[in-house]
Amino acid sequence: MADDAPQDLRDAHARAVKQKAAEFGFDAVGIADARAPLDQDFAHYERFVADGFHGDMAWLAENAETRRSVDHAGILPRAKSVICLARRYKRNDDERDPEFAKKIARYARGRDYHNHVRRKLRQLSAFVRSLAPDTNARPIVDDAPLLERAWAARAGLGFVGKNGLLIVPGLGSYVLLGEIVTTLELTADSAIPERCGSCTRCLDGCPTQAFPRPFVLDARRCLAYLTIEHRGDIPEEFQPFVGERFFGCDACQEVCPFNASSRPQTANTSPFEPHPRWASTTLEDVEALTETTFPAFAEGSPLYRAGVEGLTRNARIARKFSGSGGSSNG
Ligand code: B12
Repeated sequence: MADDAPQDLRDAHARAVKQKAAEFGFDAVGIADARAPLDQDFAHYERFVADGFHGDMAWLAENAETRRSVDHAGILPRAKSVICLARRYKRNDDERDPEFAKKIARYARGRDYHNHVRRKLRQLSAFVRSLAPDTNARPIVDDAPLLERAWAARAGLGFVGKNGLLIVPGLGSYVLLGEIVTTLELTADSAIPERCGSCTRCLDGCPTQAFPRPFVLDARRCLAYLTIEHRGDIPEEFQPFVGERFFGCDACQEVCPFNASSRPQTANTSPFEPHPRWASTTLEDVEALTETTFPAFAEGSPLYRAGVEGLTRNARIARKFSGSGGSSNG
């Protein structure tokens, strides 16, 4: 497609993409101009890495430059638009979840979102390609060096809150993000102002004080990092808090007023319903997992990410400290 498509065509394509996104079950969609690189957000990212806040997630520091923009071989040459999508995962009846599931962060209680969000992104990408000849479109969900929250904020999908999470007005922060980077020119949306105001509930509510300053997370202190990404022992000072949060952590979301006031669940959130197995799973069962039994136990679940060593470590610590680390994820 030729450069600088007429405005009415860009508008029509943007409208069509948004309508299809809703039909495919996305709860929010926004469009960002892909041609301008990220400046301030990239600087925040560089500082995050320079401060060592990424801990031992070495991959987060690799190919740093790739994250500045999307119009290159690392993402998609000739990219013109980034379609940013959000999928809500908070279920209204989650207080009835089994006790074991409540020790798991909400996003991870059901099926691995990478699979079902990617499936929807692929369908939407096919639609985007069908809109104009020679259009390329690349679906992305956590599988490319892209600052997803920064692009979502530019696309006006929401704003980055003091807890670092993308907060979508009306939906809150319990949303997962996905993108389609495309060579198609689409009318871009405007960013919206940050709305946290003087509220500091997330910063104050973090059990391990993982926020050195608003908007910035020191992952090395974050229970999500320690229980999912970190390999090896969990430092003793953080272990009591793993008791009630065996995999991931929602503490900085639980206290956020934007989640308390988010609108009633309308979307089909069935992929996020707890795995039936969690109804009868205990921490003892997890501690007893072996290399042989782990794959069948964690297959298709986000829990797979922690590996058998991570899960058995978490279960051991959670059993030791259950009841002493504050409220659960539920
Ligand atoms: C690495 C990673 C983690 C790490 C590190 C988190 C972090 N804060 O960087 C760990 C394991 C700790 C983690 C935890 C969680 N994660 Co995570 N994670 C990622 C991943 C793969 C990369 C994030 C990254 O690049 N970090 C580097 C930092 C510097 O970039 P950033 O977080 O995007 O920060 C931007 C803004 O905060 C802003 N910014 C930074 N400083 C400042 C300062 C000011 C003043 C301002 C205005 C802005 C600003 O600029 C930054 C650059 O864009 C993304 C997917 C992706 N590719 O983006 C998912 C992602 C961010 N994670 C996600 C989720 C759901 C979680 C958890 C809620 C899971 C859980 N319940 O346990 C927690 C939340 C913890 C938290 N409060 O951030 C979702 C977030 C959805 C949302 N609504 O925002 C994402 C987008 C995955 C997805 N596809 O949906 N995660």
